[in-house]
Amino acid sequence: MDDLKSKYLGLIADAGDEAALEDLRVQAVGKKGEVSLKMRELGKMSPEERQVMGPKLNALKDEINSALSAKKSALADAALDERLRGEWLDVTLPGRPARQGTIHPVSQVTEEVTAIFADMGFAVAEGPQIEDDWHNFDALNIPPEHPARQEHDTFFMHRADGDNRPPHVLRTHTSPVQIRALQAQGAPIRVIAPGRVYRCDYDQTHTPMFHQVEGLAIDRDISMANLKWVLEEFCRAYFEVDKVELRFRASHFPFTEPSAEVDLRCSWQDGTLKVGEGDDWMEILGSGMVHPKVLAAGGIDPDQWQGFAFGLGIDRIAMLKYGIPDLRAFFDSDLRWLRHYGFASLDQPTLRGGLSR
Ligand code: 2NM
Repeated sequence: MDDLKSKYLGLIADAGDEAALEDLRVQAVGKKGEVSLKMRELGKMSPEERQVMGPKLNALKDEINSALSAKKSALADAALDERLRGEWLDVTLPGRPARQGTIHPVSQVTEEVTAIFADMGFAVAEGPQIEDDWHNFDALNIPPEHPARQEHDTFFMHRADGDNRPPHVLRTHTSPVQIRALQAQGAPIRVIAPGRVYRCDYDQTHTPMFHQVEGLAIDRDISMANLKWVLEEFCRAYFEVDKVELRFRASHFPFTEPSAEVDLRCSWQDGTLKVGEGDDWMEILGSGMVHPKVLAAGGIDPDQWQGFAFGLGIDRIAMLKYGIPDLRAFFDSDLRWLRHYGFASLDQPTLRGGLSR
């Protein structure tokens, strides 16, 4: 019995891996193992002998089993240590430049537009992307029967069953942000509202989510002349040219009166855009004098205050300036596209340092 004990405890201590350990278990205490065979011999012994040998064999079996399981967990610990050594990672190493992200053209252009309008005294206003129908429509003089309110353009949120209040909507423009800014701040005011807007429309030139920036300037004596200067100044700075020419075409929006669509003189040569010269006109924004009803909805007395507002599509002016052909690629998250059209993350656009080096 002592020989068996020292033999197996020695072999277990020297076992190199779990498979060797399992072989030893079978050899010693498996069904036909050495210790088990000895236990079978108990049947042939006299009761006196059995009384001595039985407990000793059981103790031997227990001892071998616990040596096996102690060795097993020691081997598992060693294997884990070995693996951790192999997978060791120095988290203090610098990042790899090739993997660095880029600034999306939409973010870049939003920053450029913000820098230009900030220089003219406009603050940035933000608001919720899920709006109530009052802020998105009523306050902007868009009555319930207006086509822009029908199902085909607007994404409606669900109300709980039995709740008959009008549903919230995904904002279809950033104008509700201007209403909120008017309510919160009153007049005079100069703000721009850049951000995501949503319309149920998807084709070559429309995505269901796109980006707008709208501007609002209210004071006692603001006129269309101020609007024209601000927009010219904006186009000069944004397209980085000395001379721009704008054309105002009479139009109609519910929230402005009068309203004008604004075209920019340009030329297209070999697929590249030149701003400020040539015989083409390109529509780039909508604008007008804020409707008295909209001022009143914002809590402003229309007999005391007046001003202009405008709206333009960020995605579209990004495509124009940076020669991006396909709108839908903006929202594909294609890393090759992002590396090609993206901007260096540490180059902040400023008017002094250059908008778009
Ligand atoms: C446009 C065109 C014309 C506009 C109006 C307002 C508000 F809220 F002040 F009334 N914000 N933006 C506006 C006016 C937007 O987008 C084509």
